[in-house]
Amino acid sequence: MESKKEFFLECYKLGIIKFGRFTLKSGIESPFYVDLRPLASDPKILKNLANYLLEMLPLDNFDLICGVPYAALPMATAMSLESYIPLIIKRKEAKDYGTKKMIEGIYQKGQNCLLVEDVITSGKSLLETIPEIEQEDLNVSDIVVVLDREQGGKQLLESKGYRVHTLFNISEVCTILQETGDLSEEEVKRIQDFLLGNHIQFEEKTRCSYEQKLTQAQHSVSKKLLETALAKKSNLIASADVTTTQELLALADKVGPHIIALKTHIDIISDFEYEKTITPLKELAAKHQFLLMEDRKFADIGNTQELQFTSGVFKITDWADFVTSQVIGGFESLDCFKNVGVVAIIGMSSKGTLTTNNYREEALKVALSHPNVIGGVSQNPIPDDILLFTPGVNLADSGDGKGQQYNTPEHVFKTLHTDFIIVGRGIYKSENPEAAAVAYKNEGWNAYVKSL
Ligand code: 5BU
Repeated sequence: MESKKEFFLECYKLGIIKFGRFTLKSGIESPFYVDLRPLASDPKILKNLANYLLEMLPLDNFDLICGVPYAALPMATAMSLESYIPLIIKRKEAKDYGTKKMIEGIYQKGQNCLLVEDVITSGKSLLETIPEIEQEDLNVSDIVVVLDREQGGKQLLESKGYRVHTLFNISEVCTILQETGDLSEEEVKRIQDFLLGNHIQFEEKTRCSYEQKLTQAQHSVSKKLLETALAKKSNLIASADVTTTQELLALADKVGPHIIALKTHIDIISDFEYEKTITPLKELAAKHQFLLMEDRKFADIGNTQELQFTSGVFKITDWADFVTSQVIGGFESLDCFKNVGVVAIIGMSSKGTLTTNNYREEALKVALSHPNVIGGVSQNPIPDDILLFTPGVNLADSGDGKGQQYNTPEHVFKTLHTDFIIVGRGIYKSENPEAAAVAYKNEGWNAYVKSL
């Protein structure tokens, strides 16, 4: 078997622990939420889990195994199959007909029963379950638990004389997830505070309005974007991922009045010619009052980025108002973008992206400190100092089958406090791109107003 840490990470991938803000049954707000039921849906994991649990136990002590319903039932079953210790089933409520039995299965008085539980919190629910088993003249001496939330349950049960064996506890889980970059130092601190019994404050963050951002904006491109947004009552950037000049210009003319910027991948235009492609595109941008955003995602050393930006056939420096760039080349790699705004890639929208928590934290430090940076692309909230651009927005789909993951405008404004949404196929693949642009513009604007 792999190490316990590797095993935990496999389990974690099934979504058994979520971090954020959750209201528990008791009404208390918790910074994490645990649900181990998905473990039963992966047979290999369930089997390994059973063996990890069995390994911790003095197996000769037990005549029977019993899981606390419902989450621990498949775990107890798997343990029984792996150890040949017979299983009994405890009902949640007694049958209201026939035998009125609380325990199902074959057992004899005086036998010793191992109790299996998925998560232990305060221990109170186990203290209710144990007497129901003891009532049948069965002995309970040991309880095995997959995850200890470390909120006093283990101590409570041990004080009553039970032995409690736990596979994982929340502190070690936090350490593992901090190492992998899935949890930040701040999140771990909040969890520790919560476990110490402190009432933790979740900040009620309100977003900055475009007007507020405009008064703080330093860069001329940020100002222009915010002014355009306010004038057009739009926060929509259309992504023109079409492959011919004709399609590009036709789309720009149709959606132009409704957008604040048109985003291009200029290197996918197969018949690109500066005069035939860029000159009319610039005219349309002036006519309809939108900015040009080239989604070049530079990702090299400063000198190469400078050449890619100023030379070649595309001469991006001559026409783009702002460009996207990775920050992987470090602070100085962004110095070359002198006459444009830079939108730094902080986090990507695609499944399995390597822009983990740690990466995003470091990328943000570069973005926030560089004067050329006007904003970031991210699927997470970022500080108000820069503008947040969010792609992966679609009203009809949740993904594209190629890794893209979509959210609705409402979701990104409410949860991320996004400033601008970027919509590609939702508009240019639509039968009527102009009508689609109007729909996204209205959805986006209403969602922004609602998020204020
Ligand atoms: P779509 O058709 O709405 O999925 O197009 C999204 C556009 O945004 C497309 O041009 C991508 O290259 C771009 N994009 C993205 O989807 N996700 C990201 O994280 C980044 C850019 Br960065």
